[in-house]
Amino acid sequence: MAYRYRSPLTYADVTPKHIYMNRRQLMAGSSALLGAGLIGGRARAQEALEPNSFEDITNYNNFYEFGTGKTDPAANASSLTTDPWSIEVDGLVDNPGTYTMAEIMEGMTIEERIYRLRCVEAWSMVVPWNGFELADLLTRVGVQDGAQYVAFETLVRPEEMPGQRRNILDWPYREGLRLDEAMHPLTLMATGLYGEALPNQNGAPLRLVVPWKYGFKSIKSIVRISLVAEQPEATWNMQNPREYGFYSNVNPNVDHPRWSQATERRVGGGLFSGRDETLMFNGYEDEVAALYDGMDLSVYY
Ligand SMILES: Nc1nc2c(c(=O)[nH]1)N[C@H]1C(S)=C(S)[C@@H](COP(=O)(O)O)O[C@H]1N2
Ligand SMILES: [Mo]
Repeated sequence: MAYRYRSPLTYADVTPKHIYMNRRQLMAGSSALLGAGLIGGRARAQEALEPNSFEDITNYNNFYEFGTGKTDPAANASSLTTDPWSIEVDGLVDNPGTYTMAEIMEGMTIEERIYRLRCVEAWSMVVPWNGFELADLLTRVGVQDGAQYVAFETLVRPEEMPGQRRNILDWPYREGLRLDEAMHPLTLMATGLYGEALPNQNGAPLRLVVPWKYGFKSIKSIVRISLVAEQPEATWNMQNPREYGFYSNVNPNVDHPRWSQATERRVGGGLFSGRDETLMFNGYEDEVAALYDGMDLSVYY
């Protein structure tokens, strides 16, 4: 899959050297694994991605707990206390409980994943995330028979989250994935970006990243993860089910009722950069299309 966007910066220009070197080693390692299916596909998809600047990634955000404007999260999120932090894991799991961040992180392999982020508002970015696979966490807590979905909730703390002092959304922000989507190796729990701890406006200390879905599925500042049997509530789907479905897979062929989803504007691309064609499943079609075999994606949008 070719990416039409070309930045004048190379990856090395915008990435701390040690990460760049790690990535080159990683790429060298993974090209040996070409043909191993998914790993090869991911390496190829990542090769063409040039990350947005740290500046862009941390100053153009959606995080309604801190306001509805794109610059509100950067302006207001420093008030959030992210240490100590704990995450409740409950529902159909062998090891339910309240885990500290340190306990969640223990033994997890933190890697860098450069993913496209495509917002439902038709802008996009490329972000070098650091994090671990959600599958590793789910395996550790022990998913029980009968669990079909994973539900997530964001912190509710209006004293530190000014957006929560108003009824902009029905707090807490909630999201959900089908269990097979959650177990997919592309699904990441992000703990950092550009090799640094996750800035508050990007969802510190722990947020979900699901690169083939619209950005709103990637819930920030998570405090609860529940394994459940039924499809859970998801904030934007509850708010406006006609405009936002539960699946929310990036799909250039299924328009949002109020605008086309066929093209996107790359954040930081400059005034004359034009628009890029949006790719099916945000460019991750080879890796994830099989999850939706036989489903009508204009019904399950
Ligand atoms: N808790 C919470 N998570 C959230 C949001 C939000 O308002 N609250 N916004 C979502 C939307 S619409 C997008 S596009 C992405 C943006 O992630 P970023 O700021 O890291 O680019 O976060 C998602 N996660
Ligand atoms: Mo979004």
